[in-house]
Amino acid sequence: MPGRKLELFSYKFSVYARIVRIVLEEKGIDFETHEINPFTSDVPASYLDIHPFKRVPAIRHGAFTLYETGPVTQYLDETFNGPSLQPDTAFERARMRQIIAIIDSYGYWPLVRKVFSSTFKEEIDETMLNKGLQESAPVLAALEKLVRDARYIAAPSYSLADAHLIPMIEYFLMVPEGAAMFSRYPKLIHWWDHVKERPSTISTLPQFPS
Ligand SMILES: N[C@@H](CCC(=O)N[C@@H](CS)C(=O)NCC(=O)O)C(=O)O
Repeated sequence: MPGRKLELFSYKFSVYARIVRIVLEEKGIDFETHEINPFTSDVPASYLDIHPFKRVPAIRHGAFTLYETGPVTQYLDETFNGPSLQPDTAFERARMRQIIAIIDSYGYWPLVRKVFSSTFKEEIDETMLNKGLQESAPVLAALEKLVRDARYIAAPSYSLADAHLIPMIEYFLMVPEGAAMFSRYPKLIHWWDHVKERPSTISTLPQFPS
């Protein structure tokens, strides 16, 4: 496997694919991208062999394929050189995994698929937006309680939890009501003010058509 170029199956607007792209950049890993839009009905059958749930991202590394973003970023961190993105202590690693699990289990749908997606049509879907905001509040409150009094969310240095959270928060903040809600969480603001300037955050931001 070493020496084989990593392949990423990605969709340009996907928050989950962006998590992997952030980690690839943080680690300095060379990779090749295959663009797959998982929201269409004509996803190639060859991709469904790699990801039977028709989502992005997935990776191929030699003969090894893997989907589910948490395991993918962990694999990349443990397989490739570059700075370690998993903290040294069991306590901090557990916190990192907990934050990732919270985002996956309770955060993605309200923050992204309801609040952010409510703005997709010409007229904002107010019902979807309000439901999303209502469901986002306990997620942000939980993260506010867990975030360290430091620049990074789970440990003294940047970790996989920061990479996992950034794309979802960035989409949430693009909606004015989301930004207004976020402004009520001072520790999260402190965290965001640091990580938003990071080169891997800036270079992976999707380019939306104007
Ligand atoms: N549990 C998956 C979630 C991936 C996911 O939901 N990706 C979105 C794009 S951000 C997707 O492919 N959505 C397609 C759909 O919902 O049909 C992971 O951790 O990778």
